[in-house]
Parts: sequence; structure tokens; C-alpha cells
Amino acid sequence: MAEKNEKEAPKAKKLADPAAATIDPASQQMIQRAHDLGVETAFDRAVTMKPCNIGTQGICCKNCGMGPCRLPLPKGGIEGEDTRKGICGATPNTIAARNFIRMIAGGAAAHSDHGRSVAEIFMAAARKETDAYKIKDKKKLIEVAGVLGVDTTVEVDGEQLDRDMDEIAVEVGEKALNEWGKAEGELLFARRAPEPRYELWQKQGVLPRNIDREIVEIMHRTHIGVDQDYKNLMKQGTRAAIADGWGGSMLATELQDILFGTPYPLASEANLGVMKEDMVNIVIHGHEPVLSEMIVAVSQKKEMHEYAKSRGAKGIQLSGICCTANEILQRHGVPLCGTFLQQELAIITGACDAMVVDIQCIFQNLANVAKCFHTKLITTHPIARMEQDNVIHIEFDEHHAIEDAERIVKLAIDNFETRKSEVMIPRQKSPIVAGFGVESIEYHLGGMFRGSYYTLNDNIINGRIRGIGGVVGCNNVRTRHNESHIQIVKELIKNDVIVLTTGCNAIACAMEGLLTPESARVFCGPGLAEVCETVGIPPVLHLGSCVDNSRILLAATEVVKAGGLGNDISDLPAAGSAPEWMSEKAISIGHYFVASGVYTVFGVTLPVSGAPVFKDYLFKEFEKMYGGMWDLEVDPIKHAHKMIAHIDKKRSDLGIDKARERILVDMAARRELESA
Ligand code: NFS
Repeated sequence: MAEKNEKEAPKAKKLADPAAATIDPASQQMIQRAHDLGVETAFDRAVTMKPCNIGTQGICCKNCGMGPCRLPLPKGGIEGEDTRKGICGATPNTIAARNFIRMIAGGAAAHSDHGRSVAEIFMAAARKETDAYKIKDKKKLIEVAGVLGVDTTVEVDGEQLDRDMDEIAVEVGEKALNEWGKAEGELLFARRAPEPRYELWQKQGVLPRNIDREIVEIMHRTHIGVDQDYKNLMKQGTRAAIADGWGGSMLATELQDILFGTPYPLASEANLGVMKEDMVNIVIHGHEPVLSEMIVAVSQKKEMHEYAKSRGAKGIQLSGICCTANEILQRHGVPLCGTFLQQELAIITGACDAMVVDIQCIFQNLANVAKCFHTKLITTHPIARMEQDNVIHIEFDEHHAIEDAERIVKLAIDNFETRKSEVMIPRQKSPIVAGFGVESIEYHLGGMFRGSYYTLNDNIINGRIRGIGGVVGCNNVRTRHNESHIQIVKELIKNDVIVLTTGCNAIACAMEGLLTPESARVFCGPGLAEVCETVGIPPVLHLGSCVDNSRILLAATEVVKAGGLGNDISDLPAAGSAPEWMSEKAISIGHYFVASGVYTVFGVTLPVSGAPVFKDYLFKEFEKMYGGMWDLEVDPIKHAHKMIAHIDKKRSDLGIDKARERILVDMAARRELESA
């Protein structure tokens, strides 16, 4: 036996081809470095781990102990009656719908639980139980108070006087927290949607009652032997998705804005090249900005800089991965280190002195990668811990937030001197302008004096801007990192579609240099270029993290309100996209876009192909009910053109298709004159 083993050389492990894995040269360099150092990353695991064909089709049911029941679609499709059944009799439609809405529940739970944490901190700040957090944006506090039905004035001697801000804040906190579990009534923010949308939800019976209830009910309905009608299952999926987009996520965004400030455009940089060899690099990764806000504040303190210098570093360089990155970018200009798929690569630079993680999108393998370097990996959230023994857990508590942040920053500084391996930081980084939101779009595109969405609408009506694309979502190792993100966005802006972006799509666009006003001249069609150059904005507007997709919903609502483009979100020349999605959160987002009336195209794959009737329901029937529907397109150029075709259809329904033809002729003629 021993002899035989000697003869058999161990099989070389299959590794990812860096050029095939990503379009980003910085990431390619780090994947290659990982190979050279024998460090494994998700890109390599994707080469050896093939996805399950049945799960990909959405027709594996493991909701009870008799299965899992797998109902793959026969090669060549179904001829005649579809007789596939699970042990209990569940059909492919039932199974796919159950799986789909469980994904919505997972995504809605993640966003909404994040929102709840923010609401709790908001409450602590309003009650003055913590010194670390204060109400920053009073204007937004008043605005949100109005939506939640909190009085902002009080009658004294027959006169209406402004109410005390602290009192308003406490009541807003109470009302907000109530949204997760109130016994009666309906989700208050649903009323923020255009009136016809709200009425449609009412008619369809999908107005959320409270956020938690809709998620719990999905778990109940998808238990064995409960809801067996895919249409009824999707009705609950829709209700939970609305509770996410117009509830948990929107509350997270609004309360974060009130606490930490509403973002306003600012300059920064993106990609691994933002790390600095001679500085202490702290990479913040995850989603909740409550701790990272404190880390930003602490690392700006003079004594921390002095301390870093005393340890041989020139200072402290913060940067971010995933949506925590987007949160601290928007409000403080902290640079973006990378997207979801670059988290391991940031450590592989050898320059990451500490990676601080909170919740969501965190690879468990970070601990294994950190072991190969000097990086301190610090978990901070009670619900998101790691089993590996090299992980340090510093549980964050809002009552001693500053102390926790100081401990973390000091740990990183002390670790600077212990760098083991040679440092290799890719040189790639791009300048960006980020920090857009409902308010700044109004300011920039609405004209300084007008203060409304009128000018944006006018530019859509006259055809300079063909329409609006909301392009969002993750990276997925099953596609080449960032390729679809970039190709789709470039194709949209080339065709005069302005892009609103969040999440990892925003980071991908940032890395590619699309978040600069200058990119308009290079990449946009003539109409969009003219608007962007006149106003001085990028053609791709970074609206923040994934919970900030709620900003896209509110911006769309503002467009409807400004007039001239129909009465509901479904009337707008707009479309949504998640080119490289992978998380359950993306499915929840996709579905609340659809339920809000948006045609939404996903890339990669969707777990519905094994249940063609259910798939048709999402892709076609939904449009009849909600004016928005799902689609799947893997080819990025076709993907963009499906969105553009939808935008054009809406333009023609609105009777504004001719205006665009006219204006483009005008512009071409003008250019001819200029060049003559
Ligand atoms: Ni969104 Fe943000 Fe990125 Fe996907 Fe993960 S970071 S919440 S889930 S991977 S976009």
C-alpha cells in the first residue's frame, strides 16, 4: 500500500484562472498572489465546487424529513401533463414558490433586522442613554415624524408652536420600533408610495401588517402541508418583500440618515489600491454602520494618529468592503476597498492590519486567509460569530460604543509592526463622486431654485434622458467578477439611460471610473452626456448600500409626483437589474422592485427554471397584476437591451417617444454644425 501511495503523485488542486475569474487587474494580481502563496480563495473553490443542478432549478424540497424530494425537469422538457410530485404530492410549482419566498423571507429578515438594530440605537440616542449617538439631521427627523404620524407642533394658548425635538425623536423611535411587531394596522411607510400603487396593494391584499409578521408567516406557510398554491404563496412573498423595501430597509435608511446625516455628494476613491503600505490599514466589512461610524470617529482622533505614529506607521487608513463600505463612504468619504468578492483579496495584500466585520456577506473563509497573514479578524456582532480560534470577538454595545471602537483601532495599530509577509498592494484605484440620495438628485437635477424633480422629468420627457435604470446587487463567482455589472451599466448610459446604483454594483462602477462627472463625455450617449456635463454629475449615481434601495423607491415616487410621466411607478420609463446577484437579500429586493411596478432583470440564474408554470407567473402574469415583472438574461448586452426595450415601450405608452427622436436629431445636427 505504502509503495502504491508513493507512486501516486497527489493530484494538483484545480485553481481559478485569474483572468477568467475577474475583469479587475487588481483582483487578478491578488488571485495570482494567493496561488503563489498557497492561499485558497472563493474563486478557487468555485472551480472545484459545481452548483447542484436541481437546486439551481429551484425544485428541491427539503422542508421536511421525508425528503429531500427532487423534481428535476426532464431533458427536453415536459410533454403532456407534468406529473412530477414530491412524497406529500407537492408539485414543482409549489416547491419552487416555497423556495422562492423563503429566499424573500431570508432577505427581508436580514435587511429588516439591520433596520431594527438601527431603530434600537435611535431609541437609545433619543432617550439620551448614550453619548456616542446624537440626532444629526433634524430636517429629516421632522419629515419622517410626519410620515409616522408624530405631531411636530403643539398648541399653546391657541397658537401652534414647534414641539421639542427630543420629544419628537422619542416618539419617532417608538413608532418606528412598533413597525416590526404591532398588533393592528398596516405598514405606515406603504403610504409613501404613489396613491395608485398603495391602492393596488390594497386591492391585491398585500399591504403588510407589520414587518416581522410577514416574515414569520412565510415560514409557516412553507412548512409541510400548509400553503400549496403557488399563487397564494407568492402573494405572501409579495407582502413580505413590500415590508422589506417600504418597511425594514426604508426605516434603516431613514433612521441612519437622521442619526448619522443624510449623504451629500463627496469625492473619494475605490479599489484595493486605496490601502497604504506605510499606514495602519483597517478594513471594515459588513452592513450595519452603527459601529463603523464610531470607528471612523475614533480613527480621526489626534491621539490615535499619535499612537499609530509611535508604532511606526504614518497614520491610519480606513477602507471598506460591501455595504458597510458604502455607508461610511456616503457620509464620510471613506474609500471603497472592494466588492463582496474582494474580501479575501484585501487580506492577501499582506497590508490589512485588522478586518472588522459585523453582519452579512462575510465569508467564513476569511479566518483561514487571515491565518496565513498577520491580519486580526474581529467579529463584533452577537448574531454573527465565527468558530475559528484566530478570530477575536469584541462585542459592540451602543452604551460603550466609543470604548469598543478604540479597542479595535488600537488592536489594529499594535498589529502594524507584526506584518509577516511582504506587502503587495495593487496600484489600481479610481477617483469617484458618491453620496447621492433623493435630496441631492432633487438639488442637482431639479435646479437650484426649483427644488423639485421637475427638471429631471423634463429631460426625460424631452428625450435627453431616455429613462432610469436601477442597477444593483452582488458579485457571484459563477460569473466573471464585475464583467456583467460594467457591461450592462456602460450599455445603458451609452443609450442615454441614467443609472441609479447601490450595493456591490456601485462598488464595481466605482472601480471602473464610472462614478465621475468626466465619465459622461466618454461613455454616455449625447443626450445623457449633455445633462451630466451641464449639471456636473456622473451618469451613474451612487445611492448607497442595499438597504438604500429604498432611496430608489422614493426617488421614483418623486419622479411620479413631479408629473408628466404617468401616475404610478409602473408608468415610468424605468427598469431594474441585478447582473451578478447571489444573496437572498437580492431576491427580496428584486421582488419589492417588481411589486412596486418595476420590470426587473436578473443575471446569472434564477431558481425557477424547473417549474415553468411558476416561472411564467413571475415573468408574465405579474405584469398584469403589478405592472412590474421578473426576467432573466445572462448575456449583459441583451440584458441591457431588454431594459431599454421596456423603457422605450413605456415612453411610447406615455406618448413621449417622438420627442426623443426630435432631440437626438437636433443634437446630431448641432454637432455637425460645430464640426463644420
Ligand atoms: Ni447587497 Fe450589501 Fe454586496 Fe450583495 Fe452583499 S454587500 S447588502 S448582498 S454582496 S450587493
